[in-house]
Amino acid sequence: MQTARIIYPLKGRRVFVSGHRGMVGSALIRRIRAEECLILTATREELDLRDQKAVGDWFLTNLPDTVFVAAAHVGGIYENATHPGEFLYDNLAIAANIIEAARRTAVRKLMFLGSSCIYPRLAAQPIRESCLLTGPLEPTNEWYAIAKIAGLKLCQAYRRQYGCDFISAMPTNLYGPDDNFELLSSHVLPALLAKIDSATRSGDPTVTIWGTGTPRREFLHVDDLAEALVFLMRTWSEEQPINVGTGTEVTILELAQTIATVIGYKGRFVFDATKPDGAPRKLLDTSQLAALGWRPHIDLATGIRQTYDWYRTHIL
Ligand code: GFB
Repeated sequence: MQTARIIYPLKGRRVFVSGHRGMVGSALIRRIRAEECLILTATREELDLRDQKAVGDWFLTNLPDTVFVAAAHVGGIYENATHPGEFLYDNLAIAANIIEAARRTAVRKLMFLGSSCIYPRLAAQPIRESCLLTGPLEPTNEWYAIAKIAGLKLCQAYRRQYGCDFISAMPTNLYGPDDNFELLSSHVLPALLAKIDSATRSGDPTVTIWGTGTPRREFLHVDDLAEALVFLMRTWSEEQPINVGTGTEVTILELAQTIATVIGYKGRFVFDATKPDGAPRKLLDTSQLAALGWRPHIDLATGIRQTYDWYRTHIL
């Protein structure tokens, strides 16, 4: 397997990881510590990324040359569908403020992170990067998706107009340490992990799965994502976004069964039809990333076991 040439080494750089307390940002920090670079961070209390002036001032003071836009207002299907204003405004503001401040302060390279939900709801599977904006979005997350599409378009526009080396990566559904395990606002994997753990400890014979359990999702461990992002920061410099995923998918019921096996839960699953299914499938075509020489290493069962260990030591 040929590996892409390193065109942007990280050694000696001043790297701003925005959103460093979130799941993706934390994983990036763990990964980038292995590089000989200076890591810059700002907590939410120190810097409100929705405040244009504050972000501009922070960039002028700290002068990063490399930026990961890992900060975002994120949540699962229910949180997305019930907070459309926050998901649209916060994510538009975060993207616009960071990308514009990076342009003004001549940041050498910036990576913007999107999501597989930017693609049309009924996109042909696996989803190629080229199908962006070819059909209607999934209604439960169109607000978040529109903000992410705007962010990636801003990177493209600044590349064309100003020559900025700003790139965009589109990860599939993510999971791992530092995820949100709150039942109403979280994504499916941490929610089912918390519910199945709770039912196992209390002896509850049933666990509720939202929707029908038939939608298919692709799950990537966040440590694999961080590895891919560092790889792309070094090797990728194109206008079009690049997908990051595993190339495999499971139904939500299969996911619940895998989690039950890891935890040792013997009960059964029931379905809550009042909750939405969302997109029927979201499997990314990762052939571009594979052609560059990158592939994930953490299989789903191993990743769930590691995340469950983290959950027991950090959340319970
Ligand atoms: O992970 P999730 O919340 O978001 O839900 P999406 C995935 C699927 O799991 C849906 C089902 O079909 C849910 O109905 N599900 C079953 C559950 N039980 C549960 C549960 O207890 N909690 C949750 N949360 N889901 C998100 C977008 O879509 O994907 C975001 O809302 C983001 O914008 C993210 O892009 C990657 O995969 O449907």
